[in-house]
Amino acid sequence: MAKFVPSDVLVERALVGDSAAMARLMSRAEAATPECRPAFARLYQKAGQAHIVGITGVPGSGKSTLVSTLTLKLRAAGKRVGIIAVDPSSPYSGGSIMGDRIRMSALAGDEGVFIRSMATRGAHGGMARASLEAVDVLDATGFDYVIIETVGVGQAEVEIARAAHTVVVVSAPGLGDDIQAIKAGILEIADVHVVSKCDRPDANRTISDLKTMLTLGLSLSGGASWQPKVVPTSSAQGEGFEELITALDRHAQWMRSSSAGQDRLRHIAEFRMLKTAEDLLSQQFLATRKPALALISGQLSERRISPYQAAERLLAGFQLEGPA
Ligand SMILES: Nc1nc2c(ncn2[C@@H]2O[C@H](COP(=O)(O)OP(=O)(O)OP(=O)(O)O)[C@@H](O)[C@H]2O)c(=O)[nH]1
Ligand SMILES: [Mg+2]
Repeated sequence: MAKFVPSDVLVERALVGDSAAMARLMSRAEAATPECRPAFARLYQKAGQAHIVGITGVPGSGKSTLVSTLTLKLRAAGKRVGIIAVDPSSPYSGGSIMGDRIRMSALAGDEGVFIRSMATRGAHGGMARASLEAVDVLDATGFDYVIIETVGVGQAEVEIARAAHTVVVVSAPGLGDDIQAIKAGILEIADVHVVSKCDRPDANRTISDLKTMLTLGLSLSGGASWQPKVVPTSSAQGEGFEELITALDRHAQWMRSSSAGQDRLRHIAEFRMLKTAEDLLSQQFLATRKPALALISGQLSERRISPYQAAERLLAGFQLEGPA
């Protein structure tokens, strides 16, 4: 059996660019072993330099293809790019998307790119906590951009994208008559709107529908200091990516320089704190209260006690343990 390498040793290795150590740290984030907490504390302290970009949109909107193309463009500008794909059907394992046009293996062999797919339903839950710890690994080890791709359905997935500095919502032509992001309830979380697949003839209609929707929304929101922009792209033709990178950079600048941007950073911190607390609580709660859970729910189903009484009994005596 391989010797256990302590997490703080892995951090040392990761900080000098050892990608195997980075990957192992991410696995420990998923496993939620208390042993790695001080190591992640160190990474968190070192992080804070990267531009974290969340990319979300309905299934099939072209997110993964967009992330690949964007990464190639950022690499061409000399930037290092980390990708966290919170996506069970992630194509990042070395296959190709869009036939031969974009070979993911071109990214996979590049030292300036790190790609990780996160398990969406781990034994411990805690997907947001683990994903954001994986982001810290990349941020602390000097990646300029960290892209989090999540599918825009399901509250947990959408929340993770929102924990980024800049949220990109991808809409695409050809997926039905409406702007799908409206139905998914994610239109309003966008800092930047991408309309992908603009090589398609029906893209203009998607762009104008989206712009109309945004104009209606703006008149309601009453002068927020950041105005989301609509950026048409085509990964097939490699078009629109300079505009996208400019929009991302402008948003990062706005985050740094506006009080609304600073508030947003505090909200992200609060989200992380709450998600981590939730995760700790549910792990320890389930570990220590499982026998009581079965007993009390039996009493409840027989209507010998009420739901409130059951909850009080379940909670009685539960105490969160201190640090390991
Ligand atoms: N014409 C055209 N098709 C594209 C473009 N980008 C992506 N597609 C196609 O759209 C489909 C979906 O692309 P993906 O990148 O896998 O979309 P996704 O949003 O990641 O999909 P999920 O991971 O399933 O949510 C694929 O068949 C792509 O080939 C584009 O720029 N132009
Ligand atoms: Mg995808």
